[in-house]
Amino acid sequence: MKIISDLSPALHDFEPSVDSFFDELLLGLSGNPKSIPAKFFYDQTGCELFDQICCVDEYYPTRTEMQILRDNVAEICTLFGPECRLVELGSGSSAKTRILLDHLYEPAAYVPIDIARDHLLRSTARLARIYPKLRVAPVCADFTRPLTLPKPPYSMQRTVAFFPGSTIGNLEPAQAVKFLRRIAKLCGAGGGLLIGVDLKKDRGTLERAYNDSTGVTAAFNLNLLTRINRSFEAGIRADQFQHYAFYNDEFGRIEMHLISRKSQAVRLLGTSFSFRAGESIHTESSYKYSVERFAALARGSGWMVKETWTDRNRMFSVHALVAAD
Ligand code: AVI
Repeated sequence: MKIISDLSPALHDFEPSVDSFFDELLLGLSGNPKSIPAKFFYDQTGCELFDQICCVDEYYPTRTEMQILRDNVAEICTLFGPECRLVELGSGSSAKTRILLDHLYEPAAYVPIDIARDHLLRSTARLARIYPKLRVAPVCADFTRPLTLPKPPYSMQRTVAFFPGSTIGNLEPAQAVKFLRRIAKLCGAGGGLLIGVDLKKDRGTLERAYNDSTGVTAAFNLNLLTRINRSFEAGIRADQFQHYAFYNDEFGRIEMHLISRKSQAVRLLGTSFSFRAGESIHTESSYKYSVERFAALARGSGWMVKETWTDRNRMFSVHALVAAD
């Protein structure tokens, strides 16, 4: 990688407020069925648990996507060309990004965007040590909401968004269309998007991935309640809820739920929510696509599919998209 300049990371902070967490929480728990947006999984413990999920045997997406990226990185980097500004949506620990950063031609900058501020700062600092001459401009923001990128004080050819991990699957399909349209606008004319998408497969493989034998996915799901307790001094007993994940064939998605083990009431800043025994809080959907279905979704959202790569067993896919106009 060519050395471009020596700038230390500066954080652009659009961190979501505790108020917006509370408002969304109230809305979700007042619904029927009850739900909590999946983005609230990611406090510091949630981020650490998610990093552990990515390493468990049953959770195939991470290692499969990384292998696809490694196998095709030369082609990917040629396609997006030199001097691109790489914007990662939900950067987490930026592990996959390193595959790209090791091969991109003279990247203009790396802009990691994540909702989890501390995790973002830690992984950005680590990355800045590994690539001391790379411009790193972290942005703390909820990328599911409208956002603007900091004006670049450097020259660049194009903005390429990187959205790995099949996080697109955590959005409802209608939301996914809106989101992809917004990213097309964010990247602008000539922009690109490299996106990882999990594929439909047999129910057993899918359900094992979200019910791993080490119990880390269950801990990740239940940590949501611990986070709510910490943020709002609520007294929810996490041991009175149970992790439940299954493949919903009708909707083509994994669903994660927290099931109340008994009839109970939970108080949240003066509002009481009652649960029947066996009642669920829907905490996450993870949609699985076919390559064709995802290509149609991308085409309907302002993108053209330039290239699609999958692994030999067609477990996972990575798509290079370019702005349609
Ligand atoms: C971040 N996202 C793509 C993960 C998924 O597979 O839907 C989150 C996750 N939930 C449980 N395990 C992993």
